[in-house]
Amino acid sequence: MTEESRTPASSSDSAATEANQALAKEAQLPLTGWQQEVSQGLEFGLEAAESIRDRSISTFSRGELPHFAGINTFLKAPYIEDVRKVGNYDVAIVGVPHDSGTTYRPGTRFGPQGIRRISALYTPYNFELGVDLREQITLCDVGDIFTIPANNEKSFDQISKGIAHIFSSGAFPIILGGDHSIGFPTVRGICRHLGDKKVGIIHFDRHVDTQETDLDERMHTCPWFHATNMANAPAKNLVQLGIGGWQVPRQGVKVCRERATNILTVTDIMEMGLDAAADFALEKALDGTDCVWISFDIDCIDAGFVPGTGWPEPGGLLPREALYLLKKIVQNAPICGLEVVEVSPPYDVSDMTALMATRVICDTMAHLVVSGQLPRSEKPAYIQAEANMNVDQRWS
Ligand SMILES: [Mn+2]
Repeated sequence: MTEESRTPASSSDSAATEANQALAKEAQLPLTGWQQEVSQGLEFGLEAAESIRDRSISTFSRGELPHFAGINTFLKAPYIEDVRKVGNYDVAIVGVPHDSGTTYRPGTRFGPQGIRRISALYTPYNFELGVDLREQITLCDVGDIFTIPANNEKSFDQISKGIAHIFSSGAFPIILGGDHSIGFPTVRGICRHLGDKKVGIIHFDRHVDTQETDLDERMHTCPWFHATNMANAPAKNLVQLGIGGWQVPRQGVKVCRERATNILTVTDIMEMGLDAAADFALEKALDGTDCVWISFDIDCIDAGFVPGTGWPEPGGLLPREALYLLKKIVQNAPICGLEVVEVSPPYDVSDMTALMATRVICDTMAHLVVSGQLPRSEKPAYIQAEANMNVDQRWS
């Protein structure tokens, strides 16, 4: 953004406001997808009763409207029962209902359901960005990975296999967690199809998540120790944004120091400014890599905004700060996937934590559209068709 475009508009220069630009952008968007949805709704859901004057309404709710009706896929995207067809879509939403890696409050196994439920509140259109996802990309919901409660390792194997399937199909994977232990198997799934290419990880969190074990297992405090053991995901490209407070285990700090990961605290981000912090993240994550994975722990945001999470920690980022960082990062890097983790609906209040997760996901899709990364005209060159099942060492 130039200095000029950041200057507040005077009354004589109202055309320069973001709001005015948004009004102009909306006029450029097609309505084709909406019209198709309405005609399909009338065909599949029958024309409405005679007393209904708006003849775009059907008898059975079959599309976006009304928002409180319908079957809860993410953003009411079509549910893909046959996962072999996932590559026909630009973006695939997948739930990973796993919370056996949790060390304090459980409940993130209900995260995918919670996020899907409140996503019904959203339209596919964003005002400021001038994006209408329904008109610009194809989105599907593949449902959930079959995780195995009380067995992290078996669940990890299922998660890696599922994410590798989606990633190698060419559909952009978006994961609804689940606790943060899934960060290792999701990245492992990506790495299996990277050949000799590399991925940088940008990790939003209050916690470092870099210790080898916790309570004798690979818990949600451990994903980056194991992910950065893989040659495809070097520790020097791990960026950790928002770390700090009273829940950062010293074993994890030692690993960050030894592996020289790239940490910014909330104060670092405040003092250097959001643009400089995003530039730092991009520079480190992109140094020698081919793509970037975003791992967004909802608890990076101040606990007051996200009560429904496993280890809430006051003093985190404001929602608008996190969303601004996300915007700058996603629009300026080749993003290969996103996971949003640690949403725990049993501890949530008025769906506010799940709503924040929905916002992060929808914003990411919109930034991918704005930056021309979606829809994809072809599979990105970093995706290798053949799977390498030996990207990680056997661990016991
Ligand atoms: Mn965390």
